[in-house]
Amino acid sequence: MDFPALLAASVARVEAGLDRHLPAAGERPARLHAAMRYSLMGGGKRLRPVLLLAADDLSAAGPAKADPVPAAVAVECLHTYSLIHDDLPCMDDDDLRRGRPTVHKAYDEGTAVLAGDALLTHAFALLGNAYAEKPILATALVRELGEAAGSRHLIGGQMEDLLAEGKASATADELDFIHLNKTAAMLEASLVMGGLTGGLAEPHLTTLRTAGRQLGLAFQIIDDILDATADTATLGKTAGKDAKDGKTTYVKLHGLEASRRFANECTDRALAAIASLPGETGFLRTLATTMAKRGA
Ligand code: GRG
Repeated sequence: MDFPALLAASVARVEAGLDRHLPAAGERPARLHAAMRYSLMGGGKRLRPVLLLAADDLSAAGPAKADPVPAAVAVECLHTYSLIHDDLPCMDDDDLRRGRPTVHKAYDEGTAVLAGDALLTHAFALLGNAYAEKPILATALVRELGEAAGSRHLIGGQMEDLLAEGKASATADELDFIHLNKTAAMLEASLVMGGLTGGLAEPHLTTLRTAGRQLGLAFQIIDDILDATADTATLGKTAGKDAKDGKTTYVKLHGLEASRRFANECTDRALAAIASLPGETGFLRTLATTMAKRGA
């Protein structure tokens, strides 16, 4: 398997989907649509949509399958909205994202709020439109993304993150809640949505959820490690920001060595789950190990 070529092809499929399924930058109001595209098309690893396409690829072509690309685009729109809002002065207050000025710096705060709102809304409109002829699938996808992005998961994790900032130090339990919901929930949803477009049923959807949760935890711990060890140019966002902001991270609570060990354990649990999935799991397995190597 030529993993780098397969990964590049998957990213290219996502990028083409984004271009196809987003309003044109010049469409009225052009400032809003240009800001949406500025944030979406400005790089990013495309990890969530690539995971979705990889889960979809586990099942062979057949009548139970649907085109996974609109679902992959919806996940990336949702994720990008959360980044735009997270970067706002009232949240994490960051100037750099994906190696470029954040949306509120390149445009203005009002436009950044609206561009985020519009990407969030667009994700669900896209699912409704693209899967209208498969209403059971459409409902399952909307439910999955809506749950992951809502107050019990992504937004709930962000809320506890904001609350934790006001304290000298968050507890391990608070940090776990934040990471499970702010980070892992969207990776879980991405894999499950790919399973859904691929026509997989239980117990495979639960296995995909387990794999996504463990990958999400590993991903977040590695993100904390990189924030503490890598430079801004490598990250494409401000390095060392967690420590500067006095944020509680895995590295601050448990130290670098234990964080690396914990990230490896999560990756191993994800790999064990992936091994029990049907179909050709090689790409998904290598993606998981490549993600783990990021922080090594
Ligand atoms: C505002 C509702 C709301 C949520 C914000 C995404 C988020 C929640 C905050 C961003 C800060 C952060 C460290 C989040 C944890 C998840 C994470 C590591 C996001 C960055 O994802 P990458 O690295 O980014 O996949 P790219 O740019 O590659 O897509």
